[in-house]
Amino acid sequence: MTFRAETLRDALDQVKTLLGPEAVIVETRELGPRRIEVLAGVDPEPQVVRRDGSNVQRLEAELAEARTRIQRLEAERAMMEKRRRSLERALQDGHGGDALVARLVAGGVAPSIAARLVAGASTHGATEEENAMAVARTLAGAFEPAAPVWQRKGRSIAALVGATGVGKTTTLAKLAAEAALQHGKKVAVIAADTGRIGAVEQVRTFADLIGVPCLPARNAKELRDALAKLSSSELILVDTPGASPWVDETRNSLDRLFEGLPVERHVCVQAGTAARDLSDIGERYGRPSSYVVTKLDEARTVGGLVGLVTDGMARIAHVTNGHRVPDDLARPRPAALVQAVLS
Ligand SMILES: Nc1nc2c(ncn2[C@@H]2O[C@H](COP(=O)(O)OP(=O)(O)O)[C@@H](O)[C@H]2O)c(=O)[nH]1
Ligand SMILES: [Mg+2]
Repeated sequence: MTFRAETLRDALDQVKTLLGPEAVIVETRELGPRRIEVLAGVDPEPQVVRRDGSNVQRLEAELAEARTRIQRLEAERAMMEKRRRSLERALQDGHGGDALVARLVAGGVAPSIAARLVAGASTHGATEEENAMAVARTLAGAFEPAAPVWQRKGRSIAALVGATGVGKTTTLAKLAAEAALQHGKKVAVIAADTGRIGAVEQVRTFADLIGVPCLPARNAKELRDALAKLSSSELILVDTPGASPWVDETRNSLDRLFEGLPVERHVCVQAGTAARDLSDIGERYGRPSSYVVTKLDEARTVGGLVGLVTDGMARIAHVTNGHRVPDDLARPRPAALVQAVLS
């Protein structure tokens, strides 16, 4: 409130009369000779807030922040309560999708994929076992194998790609042996992992044992030359250097190596790899023709594979379950994989 008078004393008298002893003077100004203005009021807030404008702003900001925090905590609490109640319900009547999602997650399936699978397969009013059967059927469909690497009309070039140590070279030897010895294919091998010491020798040793030709190729030109020399072969298996899926250079270097050539990429992944480490793994090595799942014998959970086969990019053509060449190579068995996921 503003009070005007000729002297400060008169102005303050007005303030006291009107506002009483609790009156607080906010500001006094001299407007001119014998013209005093007093800004005064009764402040319900504590002193500290009134005195300093920046304090007021800071406190207001802190208050607003605290309110937001409380709102967030309340929302979280409500969500947890909702989740607790639905889990409780699921446990009580055994019908809930949540219990089934939890089973899939325990089997190594990514939570988001598990939730999607259950939502897609379950029917309202069905028992958990009925819903589990529906999920199992969906999964079995997704695990239906891709055609074997050697089963192509005419000539084909198949490169095994993937991270270091996943079992590319060992798998290549197994595939070469089975294609040549059991299916009578004319097989040849190209060793394109030339950077690592001993890598070419490893491939050559396998090729000699199986009795198929083997050529090295350090780059795109040498790969072309090698393919020209192997023109009578039906299946040419290409061993590539291992490379991390998480750097762009991996895909770029494979693209450069295979540029303009009809090379199929078979992405090797270890069976026990966590779901999040398999997310868009196919894309990381270029469009895959199939997946080869290695080291099934060492996997504790195989649920990570569900993400691979449900993204629709490719299917699993082969699995390996040991280091013995050529014995430990098999075709994926959907029922067994589903059982491992849904145990
Ligand atoms: N337990 C097990 N070991 C395997 C399997 N496949 C390959 N290995 C082993 O994994 C290691 C790496 O294999 P290698 O073929 O050299 O991997 P690369 O780096 O991808 O070429 C070797 O010790 C292989 O014997 C498999 O299915 N099971
Ligand atoms: Mg290798």
